[in-house]
Amino acid sequence: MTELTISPEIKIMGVVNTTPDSFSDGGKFDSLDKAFAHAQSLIADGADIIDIGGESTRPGAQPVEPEEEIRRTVPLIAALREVSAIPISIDTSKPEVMQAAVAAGASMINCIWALRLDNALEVAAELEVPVCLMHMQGTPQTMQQDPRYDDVVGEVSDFLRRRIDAALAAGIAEERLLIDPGFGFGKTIEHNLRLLKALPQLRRLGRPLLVGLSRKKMIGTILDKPADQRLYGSLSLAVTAALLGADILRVHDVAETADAVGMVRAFGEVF
Ligand code: 7PJ
Repeated sequence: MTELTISPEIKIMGVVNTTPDSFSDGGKFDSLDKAFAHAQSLIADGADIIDIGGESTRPGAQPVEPEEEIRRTVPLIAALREVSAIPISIDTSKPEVMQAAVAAGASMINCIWALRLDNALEVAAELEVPVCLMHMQGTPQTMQQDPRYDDVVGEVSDFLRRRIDAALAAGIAEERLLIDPGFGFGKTIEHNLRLLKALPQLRRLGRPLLVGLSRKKMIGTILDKPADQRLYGSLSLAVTAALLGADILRVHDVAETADAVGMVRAFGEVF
């Protein structure tokens, strides 16, 4: 049996997509007013962090220009900053967007490219905010075509180790780094499940683990459910990740996840 390693400080990150074609919200929140209201409801539901993204990374999605990403995200960050002190994370890989988002009040960078785009390491170092480094095999356009690994856990772990080293070499303080195995980003169901089971091992890299499983296709495939019927599957994976040492759960359904994780937290406290 895999060891239980419940993080005493497990946090919930609520997802706000501002993209017209986003993965599971289907473009519901593509106007500023709607996105703002949605973010406020996630805060009321108990989110500890709000993650704002302006570029869809669903398999096959087309890239957007930095100006467009800034147009979608910065007004929302600024508006939220006016009404709440909640930490805001910007889900982007582009250095221009990182700069604009942090200037508007974002206090964390969530980078699915693990700062591999030109100039991203340097800009993230200058901004002096926490950064989540995520593993992805391939690119969002092609990653789900034929993902392959000889040893998925070893390869993802080595990648994250190398990206931590690159971030440190660029002058990013170790305390600011988080890591994420990148569920669904160039992975089959088996790869995802192996990585989930290996969270205690990934934790040994010494940095907090961010985990995004909410409403992902794996749940749809295993349970045969469309994106709007993946709540119970998502909660089951959130609880599993919490039991295995996840520090931040990136989710769409904050109120429900807060209850599920609240029970795990109580369980963690009796060890
Ligand atoms: C993730 C993410 C994830 C991190 C997305 C979706 C696709 N960032 N951005 N980890 N997923 N760090 O929400 O289904 O798993 S977008």
